[in-house]
Amino acid sequence: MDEEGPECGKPDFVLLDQVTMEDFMENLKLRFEKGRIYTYIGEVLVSVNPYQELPLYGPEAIAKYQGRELYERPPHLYAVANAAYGAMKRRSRDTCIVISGESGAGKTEASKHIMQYIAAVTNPSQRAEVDRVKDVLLKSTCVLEAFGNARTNRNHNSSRFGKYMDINFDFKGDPIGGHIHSYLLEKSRVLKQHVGERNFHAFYQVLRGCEDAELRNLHLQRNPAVYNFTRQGAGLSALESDERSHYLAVMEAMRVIGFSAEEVGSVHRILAAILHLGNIEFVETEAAGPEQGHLAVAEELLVDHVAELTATPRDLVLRCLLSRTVASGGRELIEKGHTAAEASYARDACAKAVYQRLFEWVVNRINGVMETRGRDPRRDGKDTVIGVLDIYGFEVFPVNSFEQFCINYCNEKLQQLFIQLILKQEQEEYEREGIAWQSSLDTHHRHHPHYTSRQLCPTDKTMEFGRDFRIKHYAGDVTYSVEGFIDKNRDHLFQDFKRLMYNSSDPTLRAMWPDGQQDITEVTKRPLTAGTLFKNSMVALVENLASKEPFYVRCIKPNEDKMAARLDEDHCRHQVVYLGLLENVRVRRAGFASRQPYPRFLLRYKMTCEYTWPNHLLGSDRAAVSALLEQHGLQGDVAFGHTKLFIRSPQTLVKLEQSRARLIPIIVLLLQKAWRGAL
Ligand code: AD9
Ligand code: MG
Repeated sequence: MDEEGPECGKPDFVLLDQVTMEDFMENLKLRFEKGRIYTYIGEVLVSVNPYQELPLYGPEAIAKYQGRELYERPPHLYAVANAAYGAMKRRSRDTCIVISGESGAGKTEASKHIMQYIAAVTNPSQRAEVDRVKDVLLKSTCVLEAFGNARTNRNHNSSRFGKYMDINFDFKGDPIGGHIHSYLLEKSRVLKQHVGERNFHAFYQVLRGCEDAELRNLHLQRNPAVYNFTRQGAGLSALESDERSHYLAVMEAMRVIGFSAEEVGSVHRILAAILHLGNIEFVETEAAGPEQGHLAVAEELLVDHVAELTATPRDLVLRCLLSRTVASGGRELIEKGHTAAEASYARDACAKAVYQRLFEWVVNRINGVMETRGRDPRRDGKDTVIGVLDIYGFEVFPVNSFEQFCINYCNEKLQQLFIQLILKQEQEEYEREGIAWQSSLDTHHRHHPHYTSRQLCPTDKTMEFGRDFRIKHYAGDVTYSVEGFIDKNRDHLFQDFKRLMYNSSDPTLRAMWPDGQQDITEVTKRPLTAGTLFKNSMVALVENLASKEPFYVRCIKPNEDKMAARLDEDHCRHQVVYLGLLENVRVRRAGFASRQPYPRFLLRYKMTCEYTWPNHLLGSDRAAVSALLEQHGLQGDVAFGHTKLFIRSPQTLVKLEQSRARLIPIIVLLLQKAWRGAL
């Protein structure tokens, strides 16, 4: 990647003449037009999705960033990955990279570039076990995307789950293991997709990608329009050839990771069973049999398929679809027939749950393969960790339900953490270095009401009485509809289905349902709701992130149409506001725009002062830095910490940079002369 000239705008928003929205947007736009999609705010990276392939990545670019300081090269994801890696390696600090931004802003792509960087710069001695771990890390993305991503109106490859991945490093700085946490898969998508959207990629990949013979064994037809669960986005499927090549890539990735052929076969059968399940309909009948009351399945062949594919007895599948077992008073069990509505609800709950368990199993299976092996902590020392968080962005749809509520809650927590960490980090650093500082961060929203509803605000016609409520999020107001909320929160699945799956003779499917072995009388206790489970997982996530040294990537989506080279100012401005980027710049500038350890500062600028070039004799690096600044007349704009120099205004840095740039050609010339002389 080439170096940047002034025509590319400011590489760090901290260098803006004034911190106004206009200046910020102007710089963002100018850089975007020049293909500079990355800009810093101090150590935070702002990234704008280019929606086109730019020549910014690959081995050559990686080499330019490897082992460099953040500010030495134009802003880049590789620089952030390198900084996180450097902090982890040199200081044995656990670090994390938090990637945020709205749907389609480029979070997942960013996380892939980070992983590629880490894979490229590690394991120079090519140890086989480390190579294996790297392969799994890289290939896991492809598999997780197949099962956890889907085409939405906002993003053709939208992650429908949150992902936090820890990579463990040994004392040499090589990856020796990893662990993926997944958060709240949007499983309602299995049943229902908005117009123009699709189900999870995996379904289409199997339909389009499997060989004819396998498809016959799965009793499937190629056409996704045949199945209720895959036909809703009719006419919007990807190119068949693309689907097939994705399918092949996922198969290859699963093979490399270590999924056995039997396991892959089970995965396909489970996907097929879900599709068949989705086509089952119920009819009220006079004589459907004594146990099933008056309900029957419209097309019994589908029950045969589900039973065969899940390796469960057909009559049990039928019974689970038409009735449920309940414990009535004490331990007496009775079978209660479903109404048609109850049966449809139970069928859907089953389809969702089977998919969710499949997804979780895939994640756990990958985790099993990435577990750190064969380490001796006494000999090898403590592992250090880099965590990469790629989690769904803030979402607002025409109708917002339980999923959006959880997703936005998550973003709220992460934003809080961002503010807290920025403040905390700055304050701690100033304290550590013995520098006085006044916080300027405004959290002024505190006194606004955050919750409203039609009951509280009877004149507000944008909400329906008794159905809607509105939350004032940091990123904007969102109106939620409570329809389906309680069901989704309760997330109920009849025990009969769990037991059915647990009793499957397919070991892979069976392993996904360990709770199916519980006795029905043991499970009458109310389980934790989906909302509570999610909240707990968010608290744990935030605690985990707060314990690490954080690096931030703030992604911006340039336009709503997925268009290359088009930056819609209003759209971006909104994101700049809710990501709190201006505040970020202000906080960074309110204190000190830049801070550098004395030796690093000298290394870069020592040629600009006669007392420090080529080496100084001033007793300490701090004294040398002081002499250098005095010679430039810049001593009034800095503070001297115990180990670092704090520079208040960006202009000081600019002056030093200019002076260095003027001298470099002369020094190169002198060195060449000296070199020739020596020869
Ligand atoms: V969501 O919250 O999962 O719906 P993301 O993850 O933020 O969203 P994603 O990384 O999937 O967005 O990016 C969306 C699309 O933008 C990608 O499929 C690419 O087509 C495009 N993209 C994103 N980043 C880059 C990039 N650095 N270079 C080129 C990019 N294209
Ligand atoms: Mg994503």
